[in-house]
Amino acid sequence: MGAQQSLQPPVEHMLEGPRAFQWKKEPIILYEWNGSPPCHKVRALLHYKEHPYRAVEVDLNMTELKWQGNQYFKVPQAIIGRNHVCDSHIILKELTHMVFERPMTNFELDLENTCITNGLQPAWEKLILSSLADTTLFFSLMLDYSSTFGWILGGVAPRMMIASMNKHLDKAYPALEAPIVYLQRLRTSMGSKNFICGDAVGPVDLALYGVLESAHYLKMECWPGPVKEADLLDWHDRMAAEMKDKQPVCQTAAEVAASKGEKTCT
Ligand SMILES: N[C@@H](CCC(=O)N[C@@H](CS)C(=O)NCC(=O)O)C(=O)O
Repeated sequence: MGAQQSLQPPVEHMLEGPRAFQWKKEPIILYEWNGSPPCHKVRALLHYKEHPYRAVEVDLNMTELKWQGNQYFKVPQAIIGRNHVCDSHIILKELTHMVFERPMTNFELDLENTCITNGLQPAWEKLILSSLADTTLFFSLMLDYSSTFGWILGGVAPRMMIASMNKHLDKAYPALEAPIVYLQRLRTSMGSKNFICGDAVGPVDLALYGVLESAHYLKMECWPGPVKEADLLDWHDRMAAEMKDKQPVCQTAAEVAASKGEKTCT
């Protein structure tokens, strides 16, 4: 599902940043969860192009998204200029225009939509949920482990969440296949090229790299598993080399507030 609407951006998230922080073209605010595969997907695109954006980490109750008129309570969501854009596929499409300065081709759009947003992304989440160790790591990114509350929740939440998230994913994606199916389709699209849609990194490469990022970074049990089986490890090494020296231009809402001596809800 995707939506794009014009709405009044939440003022506390639109605070002017420190002088050094220069927007390129339109301001971009990304509402996200650390660890969420679709959020990593959008971040990968922005980081690869070193495109400035502001990140607002949303709490588990989605408090930061409860502004007047917003009826969508999933992450990622973005404010791009004055447009409110929901769903990682639509955000990727909009941002490609801005950061690659070209539209996504119909082939890229279809591949990203069917193989990643509505394929690998939920299938990979199910794979993570099939391991208690991986689920605990997944939640550790989202919870504040520095607090006692975080430790308690970190121990209990994974067990409680596995069943409910699996139920939710089964209902939302009744015909979901195993990750290897989508990864093999992506590998086939790459053929003998270095990247998925050609010889240069494109938005589909960044989407795939982003979805896999938390499993790779946290060395989850599910890594490299199906990625290796689909013969995508060389591709992953090429992508890691491409991303290595990138300097993300990201500012959190808390940093903005600190620079102005103000407090935010993040
Ligand atoms: N198709 C959406 C899926 C977004 C999604 O399911 N996000 C999860 C986090 S990984 C979420 O917000 N879950 C909260 C909920 O469903 O209530 C996208 O690609 O943006």
